[in-house]
Amino acid sequence: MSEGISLEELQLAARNHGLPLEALRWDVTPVGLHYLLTHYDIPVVDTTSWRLEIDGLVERPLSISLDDLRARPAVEVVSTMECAGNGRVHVEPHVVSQPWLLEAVGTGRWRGAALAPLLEEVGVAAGAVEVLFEGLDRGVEGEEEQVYARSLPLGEAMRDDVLLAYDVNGAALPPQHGFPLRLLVPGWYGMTSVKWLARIRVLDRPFDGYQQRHSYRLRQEEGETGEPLSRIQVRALMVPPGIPEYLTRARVVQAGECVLEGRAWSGEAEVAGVDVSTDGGESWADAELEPDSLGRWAWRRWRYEWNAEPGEHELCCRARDDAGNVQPLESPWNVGGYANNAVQRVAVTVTE
Ligand SMILES: Nc1nc2c(c(=O)[nH]1)N[C@H]1C(S)=C(S)[C@@H](COP(=O)(O)O)O[C@H]1N2
Ligand SMILES: [Mo]
Repeated sequence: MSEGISLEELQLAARNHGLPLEALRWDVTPVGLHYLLTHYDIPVVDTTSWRLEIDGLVERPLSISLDDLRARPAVEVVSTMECAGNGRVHVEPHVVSQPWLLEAVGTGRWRGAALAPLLEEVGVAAGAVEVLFEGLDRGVEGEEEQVYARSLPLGEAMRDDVLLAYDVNGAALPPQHGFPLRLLVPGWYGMTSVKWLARIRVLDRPFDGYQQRHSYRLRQEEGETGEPLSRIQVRALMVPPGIPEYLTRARVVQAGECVLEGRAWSGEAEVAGVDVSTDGGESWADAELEPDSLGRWAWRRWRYEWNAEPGEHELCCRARDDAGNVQPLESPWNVGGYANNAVQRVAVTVTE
């Protein structure tokens, strides 16, 4: 953060807000507190004329209205979504894009029609390898005019928890989260969950549009192909304890018993545990991890009782998952500043 951010980055940050970290206290994020990331403009959609088209390499192409979708059996998933760019501001050297600190995350109770039965209904033909999802929002990126579009391998698209979601937290999607319909792919970084869905196309080859071929890949150099991003890397965040100083957001805590709490998640495997450090990462202790009562795809609450002694402290939290992944202490660098899941550090002044 030392060099500061540009007016162009502020322009993006003002459009795409994060989750205020104190909102980690809610199991399910109130919709207005969920982070937001929109590459182009938020479209206005008239549901009387809107249809979802399903075509491409299928036997019986389908054009379906919102009422038809709502009449199908509904599936509900509580799912934590995180932007692949979360943590970008902490990588060095600086990467110019949406300047996320750590707050590009939220948990929704998403409800919609499962995608797999629809794909079965249209009849995916032999030779299909991917499913493409196209939004209604248009823009220019990398000098290419495009609609926002991303694909999924056919196997992932057929998972029974992949939804065409029309509700979040018990109400219709608000415009900014993809009204009237969005894809929801639990466990994958947010770019996968295409908002303002208009078309689903079954493809006989991997999609090579901008958001797949160029964006959302781990690259050490601009010219290289790199690896595509997919599942959310393990991370824990804490609610900043005590009270903030208005401008700097520096935390002030009263000496004595102080409960540190937060959430932990991983798209790769179940969260196995969370460690807390109150001395900047010199020593670590086990936090108490709550059971996954919200289901596999939701974050899990953790807590740690800290006896805060007067002075300056640096608090850290670090999660690990059942696949053996642990958060790194240092931020990994790549061209896009993606998937930086380095541990959170919170400076705290403890007063008498
Ligand atoms: N159509 C469309 N879908 C999109 C995007 C977009 O710009 N356009 N942004 C993606 C990205 S990068 C993220 S992180 C998530 C954010 O979803 P949210 O704004 O509902 O939190 O939506 C994804 N789906
Ligand atoms: Mo994102």
